[in-house]
Amino acid sequence: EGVGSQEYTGLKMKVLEWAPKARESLEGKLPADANVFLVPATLRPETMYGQNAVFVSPKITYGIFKASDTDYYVITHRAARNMAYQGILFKEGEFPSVTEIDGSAMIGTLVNAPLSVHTGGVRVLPMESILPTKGTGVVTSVPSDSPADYVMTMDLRKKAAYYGIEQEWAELEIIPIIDTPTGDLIAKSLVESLKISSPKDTVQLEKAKDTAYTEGYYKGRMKIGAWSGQSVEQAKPLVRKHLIDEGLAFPYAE
Ligand code: A2H
Repeated sequence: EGVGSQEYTGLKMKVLEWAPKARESLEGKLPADANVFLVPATLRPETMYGQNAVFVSPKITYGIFKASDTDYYVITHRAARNMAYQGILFKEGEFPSVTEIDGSAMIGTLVNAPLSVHTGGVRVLPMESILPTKGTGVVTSVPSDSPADYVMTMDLRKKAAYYGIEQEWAELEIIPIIDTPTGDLIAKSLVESLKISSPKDTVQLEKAKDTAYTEGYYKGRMKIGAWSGQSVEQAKPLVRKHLIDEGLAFPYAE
């Protein structure tokens, strides 16, 4: 990160059903009434309608941190430290983890995705390219508008066995959220026109990401949700405020 700071939205994705490995590893480690949330950091709260999965890195060991009497967050230790100083965790400036959990153990866990059309929840899926040094180390998947999420979703669909996932976990429909001059599935369009075929094609993905972000923000118009018809520029802060007011998200900066 250069100068300035990023205003992220920390999204609270409540765990509905742990994958068996996660359940075993967490046995007896959390209070019985704990509400546990995976918390992705996003710059695009207005796209949350299209969430079809949530990504964790199979190479990262996450911490679980107490945030309130009942709420616990699954994030990197690095993010917990930042959050503690921003008054987001239970005690300001303190960030002891209650327990740890490997990203790989969480694959297949079912979580709620606030605002998503997929109201039955979405699955935790692996993404190797997640950086441990940015955000919370958790990335919610919006394949309509994020090229990285689109390519990852396609790769998971193609190679479910290789990734050790159930095919159907990656099959949740990709919904158009934003109209742009390039179309309403801008990530798919860019991935195809730039011929990006793998999540490892980082140079081309970086290009696609910049184009998708700029075009979405300055020329995009919402086509779903309460702010449908409004520009992305107008809708973004309104969707963010709605999520925060409803207790489904919180501001997080780094
Ligand atoms: B964004 P910036 Cl629809 N490693 O959210 C890799 N990527 C990460 C990450 C990490 N540790 N933490 C967050 N991110 C992703 C939505 C989205 C995002 C859309 C389109 C573009 C986009 C849904 N995924 O990001 O480097 C998160 O994905 C491209 C800018 O801080 C987060 O917002 O600018 C964004 O990257 C933060 O990246």
